[in-house]
Amino acid sequence: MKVQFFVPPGGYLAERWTKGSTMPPLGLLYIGAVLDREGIDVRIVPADMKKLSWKEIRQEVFDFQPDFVGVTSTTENRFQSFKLIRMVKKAYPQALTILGGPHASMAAEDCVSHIPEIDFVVRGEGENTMIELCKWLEGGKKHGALDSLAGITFRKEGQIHSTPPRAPILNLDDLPFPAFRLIPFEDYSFRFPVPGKGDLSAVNMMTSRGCPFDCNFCATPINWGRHVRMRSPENVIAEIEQLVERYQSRVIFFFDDTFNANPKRVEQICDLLLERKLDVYWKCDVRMDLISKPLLAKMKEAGLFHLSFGLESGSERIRNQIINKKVDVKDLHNLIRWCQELDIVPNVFFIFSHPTETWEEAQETIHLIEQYKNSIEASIAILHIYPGTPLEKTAREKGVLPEDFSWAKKYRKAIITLPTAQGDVPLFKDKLTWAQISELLFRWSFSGGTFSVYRKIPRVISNIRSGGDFIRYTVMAWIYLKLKLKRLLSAKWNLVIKK
Ligand code: B12
Ligand code: SF4
Repeated sequence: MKVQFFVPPGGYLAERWTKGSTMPPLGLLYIGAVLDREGIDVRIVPADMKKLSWKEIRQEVFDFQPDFVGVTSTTENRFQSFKLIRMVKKAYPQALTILGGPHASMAAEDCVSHIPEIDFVVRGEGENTMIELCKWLEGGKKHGALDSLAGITFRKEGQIHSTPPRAPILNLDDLPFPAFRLIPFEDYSFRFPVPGKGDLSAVNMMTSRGCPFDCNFCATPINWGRHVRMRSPENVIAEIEQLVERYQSRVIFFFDDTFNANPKRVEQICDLLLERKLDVYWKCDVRMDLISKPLLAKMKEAGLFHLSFGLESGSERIRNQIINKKVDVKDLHNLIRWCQELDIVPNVFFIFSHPTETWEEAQETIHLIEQYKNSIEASIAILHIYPGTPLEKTAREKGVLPEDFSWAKKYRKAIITLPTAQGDVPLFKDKLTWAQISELLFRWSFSGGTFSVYRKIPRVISNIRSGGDFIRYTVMAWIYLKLKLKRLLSAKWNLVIKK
């Protein structure tokens, strides 16, 4: 039995992220680890990191001659994943093709019904489903056996058939550590600057799955569930020790959706990090209402140097009634102050263009960003629509996504995307005009954001596909020039007054 997994070109990181460092694909590494434990011959091909051409990818398949070819997908990179599956099916039809990952999980039927080259979509966690698929194939593809194989969507007698959801893996400590040995770890360029320490070699880790909250735009509560499953502190530390020893990792990115869902567990992880004297620095994403100053101080002592958290909007109504974020802006003020006192870099997420958001409400967000421009890293996005989320439902109801919208087709005219800056995912536009959205983005970039306008010009031009795109980019250019001119004039005016 041979299973070959691919991260597609451009990859998990999609086009606009490729200037950044490359990161190992944790999901495939977990599945690789369990299949390997079962004695299955498994290969992982990170076509993104290796910058493989389509021809080279085809050759990888011919060389390995797999029984299954599995491809990971996010909504951003879905077209690359589809292309890879189509290509494999054509070049090597003996292999059964499987699509997995967040996009496939949330848009399973859409994928299978529009892309006949996909034999199976695996929904949700892939570890146990892949073992069972391998057993099904080894057992001679027994008729009817697929119906009781939880967590898959496939074509059966011309109809799309989805089996019941797979039960989540309750004890994550039962999973082996991600099989970093299956990828050329040393070829990844994953490094991160730690203040005062320089650029250190980094690695990604997940210590829990799920999030108890349910923000309207987010895929996690549906994809991973609202019951958070957590690895024990001992299991987390054992993986860190292995990463330090085998791969000389110095920075750990904890990619848990809410690392502090259980503050007690965070405290225990910190205690163990200190007790074992592990010389690592780390960053994580937290909910700001679940953190206290003493806990933050302990996290800092144990190596925390960078902390991300979402406020999403400065407006109380948008945050708590529309997004369902359920956080108070006073928690933001406190947490930023504590980060400053403890010398931790605060990275705050903000989003513009929520359903019903008015210009005045958006001003509340941009004012906060401007207020804290010297003390935080602000990560900004225009609201993206992801499949399976409550926001997708709203978007369809409001006609932001056309009635016949499919995630598998490129809808250039009917929907708004901004691939150069925001990826190839439909944006949610409601009350704010395009000119207002552009102004908000540029005001953020003038406040120290990293939206490099000039570097993006060639890619903007190559991304224009429709009259709508052309108009939007023209509006953006006009707003940019207007704001730039205003700034130049006000600087000059100040100089004249001073003189
Ligand atoms: C780390 C991470 C990143 C890293 C990626 C680095 C990397 N190479 O891992 C960075 C910071 C670059 C990043 C960027 C972005 N991300 Co991100 N990210 C994550 C995060 C927090 C963890 C991913 C991870 O490692 N998961 C752990 C592994 C174990 O899970 P997994 O990858 O899903 O794999 C499991 C299953 O999906 C399945 N599976 C996966 N692939 C396959 C393939 C096969 C064949 C099979 C059978 C099964 C299978 O089995 C795996 C094991 O159970 C997730 C949230 C989350 N909870 O997963 C968001 C998440 C993936 N990101 C998301 C988003 C939206 C983004 C951004 C668009 C954010 C932004 N606004 O810019 C960008 C764009 C990136 C892109 N091209 O898609 C969304 C994706 C939603 C969607 N429908 O695609 C998620 C789900 C967050 C969310 N809550 O909405 N991200
Ligand atoms: S945005 Fe964060 S807090 Fe909200 S549901 Fe997603 S992971 Fe949970």
